[in-house]
Amino acid sequence: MRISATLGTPEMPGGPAPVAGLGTQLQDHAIWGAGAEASVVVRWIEETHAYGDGEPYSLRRPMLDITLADGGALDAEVMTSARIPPPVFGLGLLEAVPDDEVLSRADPADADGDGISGRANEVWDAQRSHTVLGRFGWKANAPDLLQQAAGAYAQDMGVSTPLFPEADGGAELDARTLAAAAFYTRTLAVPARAPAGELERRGEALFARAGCAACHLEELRTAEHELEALEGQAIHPYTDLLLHNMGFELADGRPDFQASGTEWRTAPLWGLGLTQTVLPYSSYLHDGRARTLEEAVLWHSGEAEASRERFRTAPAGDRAALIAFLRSL
Ligand SMILES: [Ca+2]
Ligand SMILES: [Ca+2]
Repeated sequence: MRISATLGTPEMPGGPAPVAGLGTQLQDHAIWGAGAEASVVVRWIEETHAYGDGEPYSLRRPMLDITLADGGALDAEVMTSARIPPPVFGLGLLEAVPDDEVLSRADPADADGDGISGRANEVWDAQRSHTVLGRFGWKANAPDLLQQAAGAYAQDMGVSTPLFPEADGGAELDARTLAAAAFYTRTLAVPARAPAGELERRGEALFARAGCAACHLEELRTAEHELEALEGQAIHPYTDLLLHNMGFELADGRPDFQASGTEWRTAPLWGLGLTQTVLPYSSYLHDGRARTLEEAVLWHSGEAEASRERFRTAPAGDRAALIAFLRSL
């Protein structure tokens, strides 16, 4: 697992200010000829809890020990938030869901009183130079796949593009190559769902009964799109693409455009069962703290606290069914 600390947010209007000399992302690796900005050592703090039936479980959270290249420490007021990379399939379908469909489910003041709010992030669109709906990234801080790809080139790989150029306006990568990279993530298909048996179907019913589907929406629809293959489909990503307060335990305390320090975008669940098949050492949640799907569920709090408690206090057989359902996605 590779963790990079994110400092502030992209250097864009409405996003937090970058850190002088370090920017918006802390690079603990560097391209040829450059030096890493810092070394980051992850320590895990582990706590034991118990299910309703007394069975113990353990949750761990990362503590980052950051030493800057000059041997110094970060200023105390710098906000940091660790990240693991999210899966990259099915993204074109999520991009093809119209803004109206996403916004129709927002309920920022919880007007219907069901305990679930759901807020849209409004982020800076570097291509159009105005604010738009954010939908990609752990806090929905990227508006589209072209900008997410350009951001990854800039921050993760140190490669400049026409969207995020060098200080003198030049770019190492041309617009056509950047567009091709974005096209790849746009068209990478969602893995086929595993056949669901009785256990998985029971888990699906429990998922609905526990209220998980209030945010992890089973179905969204795509609209018109320049790529015909993405148009007019009912898709099953299990996300509403909105921000939700997930409580203080999971909070990173670092706002990102409209997303507060306790808010996270509902993570899509499709393909979840294959995560550790593709990468056996991979883990879940924004900083990779959850080693298993059970742990990922048990970290839910805030708006999801009642749902998490239904899982935590359920009989072991029901918990296993719900996890089997998640693995089948
Ligand atoms: Ca940096
Ligand atoms: Ca509501």
